[in-house]
Amino acid sequence: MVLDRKLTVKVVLIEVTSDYYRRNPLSQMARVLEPLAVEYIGGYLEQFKHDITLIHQLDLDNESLVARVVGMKPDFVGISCMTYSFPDAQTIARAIKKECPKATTVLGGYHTLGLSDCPDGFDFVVKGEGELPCREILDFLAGRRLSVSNIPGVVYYRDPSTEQSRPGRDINHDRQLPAFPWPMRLDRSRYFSMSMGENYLATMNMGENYPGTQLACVVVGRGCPYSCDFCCTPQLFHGRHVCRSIVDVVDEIVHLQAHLGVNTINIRDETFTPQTMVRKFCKELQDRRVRVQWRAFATVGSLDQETLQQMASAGCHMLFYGIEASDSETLRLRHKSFARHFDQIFVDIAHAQDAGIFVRAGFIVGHETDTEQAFERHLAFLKQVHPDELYISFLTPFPGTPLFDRAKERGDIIEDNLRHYDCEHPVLRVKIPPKELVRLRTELYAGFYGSNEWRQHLKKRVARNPREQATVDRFIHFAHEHLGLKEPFSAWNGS
Ligand code: B12
Ligand code: SF4
Repeated sequence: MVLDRKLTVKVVLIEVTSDYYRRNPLSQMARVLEPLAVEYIGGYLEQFKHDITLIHQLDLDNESLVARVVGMKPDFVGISCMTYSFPDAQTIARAIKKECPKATTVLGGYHTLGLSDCPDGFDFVVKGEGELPCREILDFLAGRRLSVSNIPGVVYYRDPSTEQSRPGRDINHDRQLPAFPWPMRLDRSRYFSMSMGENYLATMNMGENYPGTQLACVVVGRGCPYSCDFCCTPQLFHGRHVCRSIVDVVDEIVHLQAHLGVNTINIRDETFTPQTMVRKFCKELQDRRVRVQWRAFATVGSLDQETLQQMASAGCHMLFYGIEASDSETLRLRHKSFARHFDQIFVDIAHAQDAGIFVRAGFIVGHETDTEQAFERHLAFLKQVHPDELYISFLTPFPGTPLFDRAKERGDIIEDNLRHYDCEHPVLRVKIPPKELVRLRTELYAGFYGSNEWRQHLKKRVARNPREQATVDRFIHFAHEHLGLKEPFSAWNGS
């Protein structure tokens, strides 16, 4: 780190996605969402008159990305990544450092949970919310702060005099942002979703001039009150869950509608809870007559029927429920909050669908309890629940989670290549060998999306609301191409 004190610092914030979007048709085809982490940090830093540029890597390869950043001659480069994209984040940081040795490089995001020092290529590692630590690092670079050794959230830093990695300070949860700033917004045109509930407006016949789905992501709160053993959020936020002012959230939505033509909001909270806040949000939208379609993440057992109906009336078109397993024993292993109320899965999803909300369910395979026979139970269970959409991931022990610590201790981590920590590859030793697990997951997708139960469910949906036909057709086409739906699309089309 070379100090070159400046009042206005040239800041580049990058969301590294490695080649994930290019090599993963499921993600690429399903949805590309804006990188809120860097947009939020950018939005906060902008008020201090720094010169900010945001880059979402997506289809840029590492070399082109580095060339672009180097051309900007940055003073500060903040890089956000997940575990799967950390190797690329590091390659990018090293290359930027080589070309611009004076630039300060900062790493943030969920992979920082698993680090024990400042990785080569980086000067700072920030754990948790990035706004305040970034501001303080910039204050240091601008000469307004004398030391970096005491910034809460800067967990590691490179000592400017020795270039050695030094431990800093962990997050201080008493230190909160007074209000969440609104994020800087990247160009909307690259962001879209294939999901039925998210592209509902785009596929409805709204007349020739209708612009289609214009997506924007919004955060209502940060953190999560639950503590699932595979999830990074409770580790990062220590079970804390902080909500924004609902009036401010709705002000932001109105602003997005008026200035960016947004008509679809993706609420990016880890789980949209508590119910009282959700109701307040719906009421605010309704009282102000804000007509917008939105979706959110939900936890089984957290929203009752009346609330789900109110949500639907206030524009909620889709909920993502992480149902994760087909038996309560496995849910208990995962520390899921509804493990003791397994039947609630059926109840909540039926209530949401009855209210007209599309349900996308997340299911995990590769649990310690999984056997080949268990997959028959998984399929029967999923057909019975019949979510509108299903996403199946492999149980992944992310560094810094209780699942990772346990697996590491038992010697059950079978994959060192961090690029495979994308929930699309088995990386944990379980009773089923990895290749078998991949085959069984593919068969589970095909079994669900090819099932009569799913088909009948969607037919009933469309019979009840014919305006849903186009979005359902579009998704079936996608499922046929990518999710192993064997029957020809024509057999479904128009049915
Ligand atoms: C919404 C979401 C998505 C969305 C959008 C992702 C995106 N590109 O932004 C979708 C559905 C596309 C998605 C996909 C995936 N996701 Co995801 N996702 C989330 C979720 C629910 C919320 C993230 C979010 O937007 N939060 C709002 C922003 C504002 O907060 P934030 O990201 O935490 O950022 C703050 C801090 O972390 C910090 N920070 C972050 N970056 C930086 C950088 C710097 C320099 C600094 C200083 C600070 C900093 O400051 C920010 C502002 O305060 C999280 C968390 C969760 N509980 O599940 C998982 C999560 C991030 N996803 C995860 C994973 C694994 C994935 C997938 C790989 C899995 C899959 N196959 O679906 C893909 C990867 C796709 C991709 N390339 O982006 C993991 C990552 C774990 C890890 N260690 O890698 C998480 C943590 C969930 C988990 N299992 O614990 N995801
Ligand atoms: S409910 Fe979701 S966000 Fe909360 S701990 Fe569990 S998996 Fe993570």
